[in-house]
Amino acid sequence: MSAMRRAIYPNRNFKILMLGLDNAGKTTVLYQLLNGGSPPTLPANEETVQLTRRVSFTIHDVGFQQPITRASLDNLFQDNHCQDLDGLIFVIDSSDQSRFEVAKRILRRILSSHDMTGVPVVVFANKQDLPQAVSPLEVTNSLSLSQVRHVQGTSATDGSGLTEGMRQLRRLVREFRQ
Ligand code: G3D
Ligand code: MG
Repeated sequence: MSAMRRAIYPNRNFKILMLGLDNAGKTTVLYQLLNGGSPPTLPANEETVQLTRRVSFTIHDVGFQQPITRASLDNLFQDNHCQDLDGLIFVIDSSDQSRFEVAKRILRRILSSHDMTGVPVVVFANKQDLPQAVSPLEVTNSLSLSQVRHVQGTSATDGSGLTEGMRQLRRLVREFRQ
């Protein structure tokens, strides 16, 4: 963060939200980022953690059990941790093409929420280590959403791609907030 930004936002805490269908790999990503893979003691489903001193990270399953509705999204975004977001990570299980369509529909709905205007979105095309995984390029093509600024191939179980994905997100957040 530049000196000027620090002057404007002395203790600015950046808020990143990570969403995806259940089983996409969100918890595994979080554990890698926090702890190099070992599970910290956190409650299961919805979590907000301090990733670094300045970055808080909220993770949430979408489309689990019941289909996501405008109301349930509004609820999510009214949560203090999801207001005034700096960035969104959407995690996709690249090995499960049968759920791409529903993931796309949910992501599109999230992006059309007014709270999301301009917020940078990075997709993690996760589970790249599995033989049946489709490539990040194919994930990009099947999502075809212009607000998605970067699609990063990842394997959360061994951590590959996560550093690069977070670097890209940081770059986009910096651009967005300047
Ligand atoms: P979620 O939090 O999005 O619901 P999880 O997803 O992080 O709980 O992961 C769901 C399952 O996928 C877990 O397997 C986890 O180990 C596995 N997984 C996550 N990321 C990867 C990946 O990159 N590659 C592979 N091969 N598996 C991954 P279990 O068996 O524990 O349910
Ligand atoms: Mg989880």
